[in-house]
Amino acid sequence: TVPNQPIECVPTVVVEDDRTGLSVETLKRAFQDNLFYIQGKFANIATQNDYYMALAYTVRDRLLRRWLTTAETHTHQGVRTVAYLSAEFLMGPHLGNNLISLGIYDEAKQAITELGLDFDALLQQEEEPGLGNGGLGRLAACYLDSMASLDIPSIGYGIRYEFGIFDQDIRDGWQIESTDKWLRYGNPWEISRPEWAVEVKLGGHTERYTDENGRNRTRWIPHEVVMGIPYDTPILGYKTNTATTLRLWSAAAAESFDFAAFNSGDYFRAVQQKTVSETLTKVLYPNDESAQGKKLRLAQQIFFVSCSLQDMMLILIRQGIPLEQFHEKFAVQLNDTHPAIAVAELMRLLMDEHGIEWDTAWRITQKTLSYTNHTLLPEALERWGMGLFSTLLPRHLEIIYEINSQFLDDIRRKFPNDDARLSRMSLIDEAGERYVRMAHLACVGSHAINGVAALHSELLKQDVLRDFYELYPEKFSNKTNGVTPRRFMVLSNPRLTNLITSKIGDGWIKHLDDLRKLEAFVEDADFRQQWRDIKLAIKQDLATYIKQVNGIDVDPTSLFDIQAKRIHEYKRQHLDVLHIITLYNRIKANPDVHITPRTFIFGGKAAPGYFMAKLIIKLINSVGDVVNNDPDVRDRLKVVFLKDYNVKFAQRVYPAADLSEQISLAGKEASGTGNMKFSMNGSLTIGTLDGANVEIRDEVGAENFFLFGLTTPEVYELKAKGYNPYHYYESNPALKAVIDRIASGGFSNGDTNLFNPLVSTLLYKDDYLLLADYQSYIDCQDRVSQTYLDQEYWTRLSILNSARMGKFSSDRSIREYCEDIWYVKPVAVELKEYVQAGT
Ligand code: C3B
Repeated sequence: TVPNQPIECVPTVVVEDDRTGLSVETLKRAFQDNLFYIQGKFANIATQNDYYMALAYTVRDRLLRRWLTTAETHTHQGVRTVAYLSAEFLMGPHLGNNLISLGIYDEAKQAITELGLDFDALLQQEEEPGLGNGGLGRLAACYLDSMASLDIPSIGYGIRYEFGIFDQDIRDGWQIESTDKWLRYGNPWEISRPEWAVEVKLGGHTERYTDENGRNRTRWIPHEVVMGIPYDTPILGYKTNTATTLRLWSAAAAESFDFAAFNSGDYFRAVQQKTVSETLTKVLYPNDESAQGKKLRLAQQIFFVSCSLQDMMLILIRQGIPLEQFHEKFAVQLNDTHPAIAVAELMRLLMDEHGIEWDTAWRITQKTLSYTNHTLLPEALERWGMGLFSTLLPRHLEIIYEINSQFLDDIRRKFPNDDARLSRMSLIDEAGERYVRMAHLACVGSHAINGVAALHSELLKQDVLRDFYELYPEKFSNKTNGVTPRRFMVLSNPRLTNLITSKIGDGWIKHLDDLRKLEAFVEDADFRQQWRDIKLAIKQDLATYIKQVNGIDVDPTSLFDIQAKRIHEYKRQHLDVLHIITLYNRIKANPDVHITPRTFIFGGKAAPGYFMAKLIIKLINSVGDVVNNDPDVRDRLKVVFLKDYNVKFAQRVYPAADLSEQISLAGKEASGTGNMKFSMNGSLTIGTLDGANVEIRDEVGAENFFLFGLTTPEVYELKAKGYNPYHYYESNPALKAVIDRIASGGFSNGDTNLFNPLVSTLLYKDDYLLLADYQSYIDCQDRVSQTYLDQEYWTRLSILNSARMGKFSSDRSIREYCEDIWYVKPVAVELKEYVQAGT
């Protein structure tokens, strides 16, 4: 029998013990203990993974008291909590980051080394949870780090995909995808909480009924019910006691067996229901910035949103807090429209499940929710076909119709006799086949709407969400993205971190604006030399890696020119390739021409169904094959495509760059965050006035940024007057020679078909204006090459770039969200009777 009064079962040991101690000796003991008692192995048969697991559990033990105390403190104080809803969290490996946050990286390294093991190899052993596609998912991860580090009560809610973003291999220059079996060897960081499972309904129909108080209510009779099981991962803040929770939902069958089918002897059908439910969270959709309208995707969205909102309600109910106070206790951020169904689901839960009246429910909903838009690309704006939507979510559709009817009345009052406006703004697209517009739903149901860089937020107001801005100007604001310096400087670049800290102390890790103090050392020749030596050593390491993986020799003193991000036509990796071919043509025309030696490095995945993006990968590899092996080039140019770009790998790449390519067409990249990670690590940027590049340039100074290309208004103007790419091809001989070399099979063994789709798109369509920006890009690259020759000068620019990146810490972004949108304040977490971080 379970006692009603729980016994005190929190360990009360006050001396440093093997589960909490942070000294080298204790860590060694704990590691050996875990190897034996958790992995169940003697050292002589343990695998690298066993060692990794033993170390991971050693570290996790040290998070637990902070984690549980954080939850207890927040509950006790009845705080307002941020719930960050995101279909993607691209966390990257946890081990190294947790060691940094705990302040025991060096101690752990010493302990493992003294045990005769290779510490770096253990860090590399971790399979990263690749539960995201790119920037959007990684931003969510940086924000969790900052919320924890700033002591903001918060929880991240998402989906525990069994298979994350696919693994990328390159065969004959083409991308080959394989499943990411990240859970294969177990995940030491998560704790499942089956006792807090919730149910999610799908399909079926609705009915009206009168409740015991004589009120008209609606009941939803679903076709199917799926269970959501939460899996919790602690996210410890940097040198603080706050550990936030990442709560990811995994789908399971509500009943493992359908007993009716079982009893009739149909064992197979009985088990089948279970497999259907479990496919819901099987796999992450690998599309970056394109919406496909697939049923399973909508099911994933309602699944994690419903689980999360129900979970928040249960947290309040357990504490006896009435749901009328929901918006006082939770600020729910919608990370893009993927969780936008929350507008209808919160209404439904409040009304149908908890008997709250429409008007009250609507007020709660709007005060609770806020929406971040991450893209201007039309193909990324989510809309759901009416057939699919009504079949899967019949009750939500009714609620959306009612919201829409009130919303359209509102517009009629403010803008009488404007039917065009009504049909533009309606939550339902009625132009042809009918669709539910998720961005519109998010705008109407939220009290705040933001873009992710100053330019992007302006363009939202002028263009994509213009009508909504005219209706609710007060809802709109900008929150420029940021990235965490803990993962992307301290963990990724220990050498630079140590140098910086030796000059200005370590305050910058929490207050990134402090990097400005580095400016004082720009004129110090010794410092510049150290800065350069470090960059060279990091490049040497990457060169070794490239040799191992790609078998290509690269010169670490050459200019490392890197473009690493998802492959997309708007990001214009192929513009980078046009530059490579331009240099190659110059060499072929005159082998003795002066060329600043460069290593062109690419990394990034293409959506498996995006043919043009995959062809761009093939082009990069094909150009590499020719350039890398042509004796005329004399190793002055090298082209490397690094396969399977992910967070783990990104951490290796950012510190090694001299030049960061941020060359999207102006007006297309909402913000970018890789641009920030490169620059913090002392890379210079070549870029357009797009996304956050604009603000980066403002911060580092125009003279320290390589700018080229059309501006957004110029792009609009050119398109308006009728853009003709062929004209640029005809009138620019260098450009013509580049395109002709591709078209004539110069990189495809004479095959003129292979790259034809790319060539003809450029010549006759060129939506992303590569040809219009070509000459400006080449001229700018020539300035880069010239500048690199003066290493002293280059180093000054490099230092100034790092020194002036303080604004782009995700801590700054999170503070702005807290002040302007969430109204959430930091809460200190005190560890009673226990050792503090870093002591
Ligand atoms: C990305 C955008 O493409 C980036 O410009 C932006 O920096 C990040 O989001 C974070 O805000 N994005 C993405 O990765 N996936 C989408 N579906 C939409 C935007």
